[in-house]
Amino acid sequence: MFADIATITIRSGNGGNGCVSFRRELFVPAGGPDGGDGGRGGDLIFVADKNINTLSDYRHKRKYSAGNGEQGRGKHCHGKDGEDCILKVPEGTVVREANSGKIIADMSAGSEVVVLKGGNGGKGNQHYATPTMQAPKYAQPGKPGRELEVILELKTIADVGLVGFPNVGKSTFLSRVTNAKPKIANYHFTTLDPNLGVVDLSDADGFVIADIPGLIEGASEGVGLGHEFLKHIERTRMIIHMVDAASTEGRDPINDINIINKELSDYDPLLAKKPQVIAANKIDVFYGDDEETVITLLKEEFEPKGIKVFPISAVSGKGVKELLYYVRRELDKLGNEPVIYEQEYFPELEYEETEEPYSVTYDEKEKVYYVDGPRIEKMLGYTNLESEKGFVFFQNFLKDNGIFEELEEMGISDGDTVDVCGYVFDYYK
Ligand SMILES: Nc1nc2c(ncn2[C@@H]2O[C@H](COP(=O)(O)OP(=O)(O)OP(=O)(O)O)[C@@H](O)[C@H]2O)c(=O)[nH]1
Ligand SMILES: [Mg+2]
Repeated sequence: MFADIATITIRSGNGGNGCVSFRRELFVPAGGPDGGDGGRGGDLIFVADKNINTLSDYRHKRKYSAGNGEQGRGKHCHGKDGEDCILKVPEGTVVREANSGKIIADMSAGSEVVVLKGGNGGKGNQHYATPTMQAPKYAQPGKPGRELEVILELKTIADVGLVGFPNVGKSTFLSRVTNAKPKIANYHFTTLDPNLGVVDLSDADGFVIADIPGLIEGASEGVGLGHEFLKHIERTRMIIHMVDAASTEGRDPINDINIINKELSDYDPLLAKKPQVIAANKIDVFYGDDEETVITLLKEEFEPKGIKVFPISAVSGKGVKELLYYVRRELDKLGNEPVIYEQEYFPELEYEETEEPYSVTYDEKEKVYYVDGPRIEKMLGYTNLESEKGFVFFQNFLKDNGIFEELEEMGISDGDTVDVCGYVFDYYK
C-alpha cells in the first residue's frame, strides 16, 4: 500500500468582457448599441477514471487552467466560451484545499465534480440601453476565474486495517493469511511502509488487509512511524487490533490495547469508532494455564465493549481461521459501502465571502457614513457624476444594490453626510 500525493494549482477560466459597440449602418449616423456578451470561462472539473491508477502525472505537471472566455464582439456577437479543463484522477482520489487540508471532493467511482466554476462573461453594452441612456458606453467586464492550490491524495483502499505495537506479529499474520510477503523480523519497526494483502477464503468472498507500521504511544502526535500511516486506516471498514498476548516483551496486553486505542481516537475520533476485533497473538509461547488466564482477562475487559477477542498464533496458525471468518461476517454486516468523505470546503462560498460587493460603516466621531467596495469603485469608474444622467444612474445603483436600505437601517436621516468611495454627498430621501 502506498499513499500517492500531488500538490497542484488549478484555475478556472476568466469570463470574457462584454463589448461596447454601436451599429453602423449606411446613412445612419449613430446606430443603437450592439455589443455582444463575453463568453463564459471554462470550468475546472475532476473526473474519476478507473483506467488511471496513480497520480504520477500530477507530480510532473503542476498547473492546470481552463480556457478563458472570449470577448464579446459587435453585431451582438457572443464571445466563445472558454474550454473546460478536465482532470482525470484514479477512483478514490481525495481533493483537498492545500492550506486548510479541508476536503473539496472525494472522487469515487464514476463521479464528476466541478471544483472551480469559470467566471461569467460580461454583458455587452446592448443590455445597458435605457430610455434615458440610448448610447451606453459601458459593457460589463467578465468575472475572473478562480485559482486554488489543492492536494490530491490517493489512499489505497483496504477493507481491514491491522494495527498494534511494533513486533506483535502483524506482518507474520499478513504473510500467513494473504498473498503478501512482508518483511518479518524480531525487532521494532520492521515494517516501514504499509503492505496490502488479499485474503482468499475458499467458501466466502475475500477481503483486503492493510498491515501498517507499528504504533506506539504518542503516534497521533507523530512519535514513531505511525502518524504518517494512520490515515491509511481511515478508509478501512474494520480494524484487527493485534496484541502480544504472551507479553514476550514484558508489556501488559490490556494496557497496550488501551494505549493504541487512545492514539487512534486522538488522531481522529472516527478511527476509534470503527468496529474492532482483538487478535491475541503469540499464544504458542504460553506455559500452563497462563493462556487461559490472559485470554479471560482480555475478554472480560473488552467483550462488554463489543470488541471480540480471538486467541491466535500467527506462527502456528492456531485460531486464525476463526478470526478470518468472524471478520468476513462482520464485513458482510457492515455492507460494502466504501467510506466516502464529506465535502468540507466549498470554493464558491469562500469566494463569495472575500468578494463582498460593498460595505457600509458609520464613523460616529466624524458623523459620516462610508460606503466602500470594489463593485462601487467599478461603477464610479464608468459613471460621469457631473452629468445628470450619470448621477441618476449612480443613485439607481445604490438603490438597486440595497445600499440606501442599509443606510436607512443604520439610522441615516436627511442632511447626513455620505462618503461613497471618496465622493461626498448630503443624503436626502
Ligand atoms: N512465538 C511467536 N512469535 C511470533 C508470532 N507472530 C510473530 N512472531 C514473531 O514476532 C516477531 C515480530 O513479528 P512481525 O510480524 O515482524 O511483527 P510486526 O508486528 O509486523 O512488527 P513491526 O513491523 O515492527 O511493527 C518475529 O520474530 C516473529 O517471528 C507468534 O504467533 N508466535
Ligand atoms: Mg511488520
